[in-house]
Amino acid sequence: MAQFEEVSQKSAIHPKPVGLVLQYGTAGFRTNSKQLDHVMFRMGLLATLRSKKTKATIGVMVTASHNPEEDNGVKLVDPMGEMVTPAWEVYATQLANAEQEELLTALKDVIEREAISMAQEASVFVGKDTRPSSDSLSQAVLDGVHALGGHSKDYGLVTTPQLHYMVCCQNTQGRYGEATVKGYYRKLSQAFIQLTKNVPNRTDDQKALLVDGANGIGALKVCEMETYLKNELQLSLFNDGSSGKLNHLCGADYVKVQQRAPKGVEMTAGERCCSYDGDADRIVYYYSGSAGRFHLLDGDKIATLISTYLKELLTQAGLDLQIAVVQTAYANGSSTQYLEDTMKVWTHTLLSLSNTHMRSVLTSPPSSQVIVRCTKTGVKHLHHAAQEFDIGVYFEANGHGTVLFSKAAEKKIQKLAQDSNTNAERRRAALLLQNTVNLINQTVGDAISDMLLIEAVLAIRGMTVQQWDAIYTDLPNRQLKVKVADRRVIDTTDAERRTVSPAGLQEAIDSLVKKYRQARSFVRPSGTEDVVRVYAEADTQESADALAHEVSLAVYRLAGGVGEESKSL
Ligand code: G16
Repeated sequence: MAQFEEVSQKSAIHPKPVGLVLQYGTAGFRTNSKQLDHVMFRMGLLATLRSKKTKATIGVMVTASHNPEEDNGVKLVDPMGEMVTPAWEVYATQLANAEQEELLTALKDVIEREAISMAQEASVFVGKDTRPSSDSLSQAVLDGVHALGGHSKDYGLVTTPQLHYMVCCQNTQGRYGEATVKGYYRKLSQAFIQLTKNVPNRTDDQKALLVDGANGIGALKVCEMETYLKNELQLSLFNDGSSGKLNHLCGADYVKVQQRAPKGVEMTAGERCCSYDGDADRIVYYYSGSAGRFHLLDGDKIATLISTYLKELLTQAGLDLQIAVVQTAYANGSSTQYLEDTMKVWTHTLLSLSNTHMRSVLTSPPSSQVIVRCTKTGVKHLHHAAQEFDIGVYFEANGHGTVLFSKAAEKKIQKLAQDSNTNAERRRAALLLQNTVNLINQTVGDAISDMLLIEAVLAIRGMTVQQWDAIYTDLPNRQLKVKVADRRVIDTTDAERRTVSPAGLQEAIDSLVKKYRQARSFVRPSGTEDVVRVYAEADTQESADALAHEVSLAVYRLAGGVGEESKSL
């Protein structure tokens, strides 16, 4: 077949280093960019096959997100904008690791197993972040697509969530939005303006937000979007990429792990600040307290703010829709406790305080508790779990997350928002819900969309960042990294909260945890960096630090540590 000859010829331009084996990680392949040319070409091939199989457009994003600038990686996007299905991660691994002369056999194997018709047209959308290596690597993806006769659309520099959005728009024939960057800006900014337009007396101070763009693509894109927001949000952008290095001493991952402000952000006490990561799919907020103390509002605080807001609107609208919050093992113990215990009390209080008219519309009272689920790290896992509910709010503590609304929930909200016979208060709540749905990028975590949502929620609820922070108090915590010879020796269970190998490690962690109050700790191999991650929390920062350190030493000793014993970045 001519297509296979073309693949053979083109793959010779993107040869695989003999013997190199790469694992499909938490969010695709990720390593030093010098090792990735053949992987990119092959992911172009795979995306084309996936497109033929699904008869839909598939996305390929060239990015290594929070990793250092010299790394790169690839994220594959399925038809509805979600991460590629796990079954195809296996094919991705087979193709990426097939030696040069085995590539065609590996390719034909996928075609056969998936019964793919090679006559079917294919379409692949490609995007890239701002890394110097992204230009040539995205060209390698395009070469792969064209070698199999696929059609491509190269979006060039876009954020990861923008590419996910384009794929979803394309495959829903525009129902989700227009598959252009301008269309994305228009949809989100209109929803934001609708949500905030009736908030009385928003001052310039309340509209002001400091943004750390991590010297990455998010900085470029939020600049482009600013005019669409018509001064309803006044952004001061730092780390815009004009001088600093991507993710270096800045960005969401640095701020979250180091628990300190990024370099270059000039913040005064009480000012709201946020940081994106390298491909703008994560966001964390923070501010400096009056005594100069750094306060972090991470993914857990974001999930709490959003779920509280949604629950309140559902109650006001008299809509009986179940809300769940999906977290991972990294979720701060205080956030889980707040969601499980306090949210229930809060809802009851709200109901009892509601006026007589409100009570009369609540023919069937809303479910009283927010369900909390825990999954393995990786948005693909959280996304999947969140899909099981009417409304699934999912956030990793690192700030990666979004909200999913089931089609039925969206319909109920829309129907109520358009029902002119319903009373004004219910309708107002339904309209706010409807605009909230429009503001959210439901395909994947999106720093820009999340930022606009948080800003809208704070405005609507009249909350300062300090009031948001005071919803609950985080347990002090610490994250460390340990380098081991082969991180695959660590195997975990129970949503990564316990290890099953190497022998003795879990017992060692258990006995260390017992030494501290309100303590918890777990370890897991990273799927984006060549390290083992250690997490610990306890009643004081000293205890959390000591526990993290001791657990790191246990990992080092029992899991084949190499080099430095542990470090925090
Ligand atoms: C990716 C994933 C996230 C995950 C993070 C860290 O984020 O999309 O779900 O939390 O990696 O994963 P790990 O601990 O396995 O290294 P990003 O923003 O880097 O693409």
